[in-house]
Amino acid sequence: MSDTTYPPSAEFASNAHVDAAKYKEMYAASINDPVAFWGEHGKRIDWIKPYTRVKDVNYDFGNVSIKWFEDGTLNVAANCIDRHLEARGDSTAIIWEPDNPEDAAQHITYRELYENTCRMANVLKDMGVGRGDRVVLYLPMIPEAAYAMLACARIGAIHSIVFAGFSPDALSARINGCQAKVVITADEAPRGGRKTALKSNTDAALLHCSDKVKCLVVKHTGGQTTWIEGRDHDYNALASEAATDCPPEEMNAEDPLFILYTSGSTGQPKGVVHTSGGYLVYAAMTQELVFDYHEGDVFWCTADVGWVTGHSYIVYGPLANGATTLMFEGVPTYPDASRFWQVCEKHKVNQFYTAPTAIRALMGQGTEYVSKCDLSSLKVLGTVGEPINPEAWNWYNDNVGQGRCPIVDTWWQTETGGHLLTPLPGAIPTKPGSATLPFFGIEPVVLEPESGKEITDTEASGVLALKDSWPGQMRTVWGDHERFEATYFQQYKGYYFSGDGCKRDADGYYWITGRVDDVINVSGHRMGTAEVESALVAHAKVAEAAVVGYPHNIKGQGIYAYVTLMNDVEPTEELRKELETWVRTEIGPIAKPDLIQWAPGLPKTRSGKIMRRILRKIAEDDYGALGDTSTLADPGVVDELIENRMNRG
Ligand code: 6R9
Repeated sequence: MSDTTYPPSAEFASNAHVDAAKYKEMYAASINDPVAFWGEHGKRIDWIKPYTRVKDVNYDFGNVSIKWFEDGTLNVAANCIDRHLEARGDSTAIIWEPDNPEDAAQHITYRELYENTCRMANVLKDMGVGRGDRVVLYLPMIPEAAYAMLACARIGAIHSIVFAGFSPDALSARINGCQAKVVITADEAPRGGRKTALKSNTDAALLHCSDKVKCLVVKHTGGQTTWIEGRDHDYNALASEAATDCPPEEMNAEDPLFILYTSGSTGQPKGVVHTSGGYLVYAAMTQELVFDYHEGDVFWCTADVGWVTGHSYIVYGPLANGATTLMFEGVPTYPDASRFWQVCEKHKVNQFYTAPTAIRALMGQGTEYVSKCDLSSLKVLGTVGEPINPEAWNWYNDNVGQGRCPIVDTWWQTETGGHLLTPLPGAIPTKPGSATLPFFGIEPVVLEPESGKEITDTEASGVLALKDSWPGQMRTVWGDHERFEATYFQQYKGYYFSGDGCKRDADGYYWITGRVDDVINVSGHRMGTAEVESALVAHAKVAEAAVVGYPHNIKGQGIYAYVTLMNDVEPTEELRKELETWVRTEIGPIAKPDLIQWAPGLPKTRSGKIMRRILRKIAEDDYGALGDTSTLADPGVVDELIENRMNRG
């Protein structure tokens, strides 16, 4: 924990939406009277029928229920588009920057966004999609992804986005998980000069789905695709015929807006459900205040819409605020390591939001890629997804922000809908590596991991939980409310449990120390170790597998797999490669193990539980701190694993 603090400059603070005094005042008001506070801030969006009931929340295990603005009605797409038409119809809503810098960027005005979203909405309606139906999106980072999200919101359908890097198996599981009527995809997704064949992945996925599922295909690269008459629909042809008007459905505040699958500590990813009113209020308010967004600014969040960050801070938050949001199809290192900074220069980006893993990767390439670009438009920098190490923070601050841009290190989760711990750039002095203080309405607590007792001393170390609710919180796990309660409300009664460990310093600042469950964070992406394990054991030659995270210079954590082979199977380099490819195809490239160690046996307790603590230590090369191994069924296994690990070098 570093003690250097970086206060906002007086000039920045005086122009900011929130300065230090206002933060204190608003924070106190939000905690003292949440109903009054959110009753007021809920008005930042347009309601068809205004709410009278602001908050109805029960955190009691067995009866967990979370409702905000529950008697209000609205349409999320109308909030993100229609209400801006009068004042901002000709202003840019989305700047689209393609993978290849030689290709032209697009500037999509709010009016064009309206027309394109309505076309997409009418196409979906003609395909039989209506209120409450589920639509899966498996798309590249193209404007049609935003049109599709907003079109669903417009007609009251629920979208579930599957990251384009996921495999056909992951896609079919998610299509089946929510019984989607339609899957929207594109021919191909270009990224970093390479193309992923999304349509053929979708074809493979649909082999495992009901034959009622229809497929809507956006022509993007023009790459060849196979076509099944009756099932496949040509988006470009249908959209050109479709009407450019489509009335927005009047939805209840608590109607689901989207489902987004995320990894937990068991093998099955869970479908996090966000609803309409509270989510939009929270995404919009955090986008404006955390990035200190002002009218006319260009906001760039480099995430993919396949992750929650893309939902809240590429599409819903910025568009609800009438902002200009930049959507980038490519990767930070293509054609070279100056791509991000060239895009900032080209589009005069004012707020830039990325992940520590990207910063670390670019940091390794040297500063000349940054220094040759004009970054004078930048005002605020942000990070998200994992703890940022002070070296990366300082590099970001010195080279990208040139010492004049506050850095907002935002801690939040798919489940939370928007930022919970974060500096407000004009109000809160930052410390490299700390997500600092809570956003309005957020009451973090540090609990003793064993007893669950709240630590009331300012300086504390334990697990992070939240007292009470906020409007952007997830409401349930799709189709499994019991799992929702068991995951977040069972272990520590009366709180929402985040799954993260944390420290609080003498100034009351929070420092996230990482997951305390079997979830690892690879390049800012969540992965359940159990998911990778079940992929590995599905291979015919694998008897058993245990997966842990280990420190990785660029990715934050890497995937370390211990694999026990079936009797008579020889461990070879070829088999190692085969297993890597196997996991890639089962889950997706982001799940490919970085290291596979052959394990003749795994350390287990007498009751058969794998002792991951020990496997983690071995993977970290930390053999001195293995702790108590006396409860192992066969302590000899550990020596063997250490020896194998050391021999690998
Ligand atoms: C938004 C997002 C959530 C998990 C979370 C934590 C880690 C996210 C962080 C951070 C330290 C930050 N995390 N932001 N850790 N500092 N600023 O990333 O959602 O994909 O659900 O991941 O990511 O461990 O619990 P999600």
